[in-house]
Amino acid sequence: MRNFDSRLYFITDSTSFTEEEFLERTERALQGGVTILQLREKNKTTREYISLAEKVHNLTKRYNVPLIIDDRVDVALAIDAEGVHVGQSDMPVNIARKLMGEGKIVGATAKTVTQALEAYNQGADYLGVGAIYPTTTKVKTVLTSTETLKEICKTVPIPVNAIGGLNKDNLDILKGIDISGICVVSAIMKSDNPKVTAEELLEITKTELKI
Ligand code: TZP
Ligand code: MG
Repeated sequence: MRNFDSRLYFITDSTSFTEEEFLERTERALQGGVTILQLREKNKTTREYISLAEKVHNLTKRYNVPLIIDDRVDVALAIDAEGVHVGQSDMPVNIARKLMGEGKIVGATAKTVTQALEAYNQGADYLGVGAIYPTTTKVKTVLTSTETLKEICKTVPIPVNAIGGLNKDNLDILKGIDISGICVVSAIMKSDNPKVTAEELLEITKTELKI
């Protein structure tokens, strides 16, 4: 399954929620129309990661939304997820591709044109580029300018998503840049109403960003 819609790419963060609350919020986001979903866990044991991934996969399948697993090719393969996402310190894209196979989605993080080209040449299906704004979700990240984002979009022929501190009130900065979508964590995860927020964000990508 390498055909996917990355307009509203929701990355989860279960920190500070009970599993029940987390799954409930995740389902609300799916109801609101997120088009692709990444499970991102930094503090779970492998067994816990697999267990949660299975539960989230049961949800995403019901909504026909591809599930991407952050960092962990083994977890992605274990639960037959639709894909994996690797960052600059994770497994190189070409190795992730080899292990995942041609039928799965492999995404990568890129903060520079050089990194973008390398990921593309190694077989990445899409890129996450940022952080566009400072973020409270990921402490160890640097900012990527919209100039660099624009340059990356022009350089690689695969979908490019903007990420980092994005919410419904600050997407203007992305207007006119040839991105395929936005990635958000806290805008949806910490929203009072994840379903409505997802609906609003999707609407903005259509009406204002013309994606
Ligand atoms: N990579 C760059 S910024 C970021 C990641 C995973 C986190 C984005 O989270 P938020 O809450 O949407 O700023
Ligand atoms: Mg990573």
